[in-house]
Amino acid sequence: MKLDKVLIANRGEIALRIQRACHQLGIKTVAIHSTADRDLMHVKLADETMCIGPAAAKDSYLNVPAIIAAAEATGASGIHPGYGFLSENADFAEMVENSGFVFIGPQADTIRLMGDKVSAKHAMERAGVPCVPGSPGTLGDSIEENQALAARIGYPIIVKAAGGGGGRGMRVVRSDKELGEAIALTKREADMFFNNPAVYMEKFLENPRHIEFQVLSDGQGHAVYLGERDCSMQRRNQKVLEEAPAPFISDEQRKTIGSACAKACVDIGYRGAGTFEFLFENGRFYFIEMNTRIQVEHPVTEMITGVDIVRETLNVCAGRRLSIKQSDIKITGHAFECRINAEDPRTFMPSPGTINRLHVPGGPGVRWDSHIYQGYTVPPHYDSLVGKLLAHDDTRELARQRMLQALDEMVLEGIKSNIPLHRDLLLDPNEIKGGMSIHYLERMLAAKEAVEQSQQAGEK
Ligand code: MV4
Repeated sequence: MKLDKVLIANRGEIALRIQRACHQLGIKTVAIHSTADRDLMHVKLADETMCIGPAAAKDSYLNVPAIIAAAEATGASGIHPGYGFLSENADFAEMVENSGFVFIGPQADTIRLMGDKVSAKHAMERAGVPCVPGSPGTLGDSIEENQALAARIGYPIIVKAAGGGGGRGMRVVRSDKELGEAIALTKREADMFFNNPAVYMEKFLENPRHIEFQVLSDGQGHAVYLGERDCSMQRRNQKVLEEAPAPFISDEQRKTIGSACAKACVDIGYRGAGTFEFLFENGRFYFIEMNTRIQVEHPVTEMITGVDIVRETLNVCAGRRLSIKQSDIKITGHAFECRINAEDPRTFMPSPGTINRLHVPGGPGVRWDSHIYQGYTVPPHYDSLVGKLLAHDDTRELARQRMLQALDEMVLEGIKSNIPLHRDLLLDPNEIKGGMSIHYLERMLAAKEAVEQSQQAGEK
């Protein structure tokens, strides 16, 4: 079908990223926005714009009838959901397609299959993707049966909501005597948060890394993997610094896991860009979840592969075959991404406000994906990401040094930002080595806090 006008159902840097890809393909864009977002960069540059509601996301970027009405009124042929908001909402994808528009992403049934973490794991097991050992399905009410399951898996175990993901609705259990209560509590939370009380059980991995594989698939029997990213540097389930490739992963492991992910995409008829999330511990990969959307950190993969993931996604969702084969994909060098947030670098409190001075770094191997400009006011209603700074070079060490230089060149005034945190992190001896676990950053911050506390005590 002809994709000649795309409505971008998102805001901020990703809306601008999607718009750039559309314009490069000769696709017209419709920027929908809230009343708080009239001054967004992509709104200024869009072919058409429409205000669809007040600042609160539930009344604008999550307002399904308003978005469908805007697509109808502007004659859009497709809707791109970006990340967050409605991007992994199967009912929205279904409504979009039933209204005659192309959903730039997988079919609603695929989103539903992957949105249920138990059915997602089943699909991956069938395709030969290695998974975390766990219960064969959702948990019943029999304490004896659940204890028998836990005994088979071996403590510690983690109870997770089948409808969850991204960190909410999970509970670690270390002995039989806590198990019944933990399952009951997690079920109640799962029902509240996700409208689905189903929970399942997995072996709890104490110190894993978070490594994810990027795939592209056309839903017509062709899929490729674009290598992996290490996203272990996180705080409270918010990624802070990402890199590709993941340190200390062999070419052979990359090929084994990547091929299994690409095969899984073919098996389920996956369409668009997707990410397979793994925990990596003691040299082994364990699948936990699949994300059925474009991700914030996709540019580190673009930098090491040269593939424009957003453009390829638009092409396959317009019904074209994937333009690249696995043998076309070569990984070159190393890339880091710093998520630049409008927040206090110590307390992590959001810091919205007007940017009164801005200078962005440049030079070879430096990329800045952002919607902000001098004079722009960061609104308080949405997440605090104001830009993504990327550095690419031949080796990890050169890329790290290039990133430090870029952070030094950056001038961002009027709001607080986490640039000082990135500088500290990239100078940390363990980060320099690479390959730290998902708990490292939180432990590093706690240790820094403790030093500052004791210094303050000494001064008194
Ligand atoms: C786990 C785990 C350890 N063992 N599953 C948290 C977010 C959700 N996507 C999955 N999560 C985890 N699942 C097992 N079997 C540890 C986490 C986890 C985590 C995972 C990835 C990135 C950051 C994390 C922070 C805390 C816990």
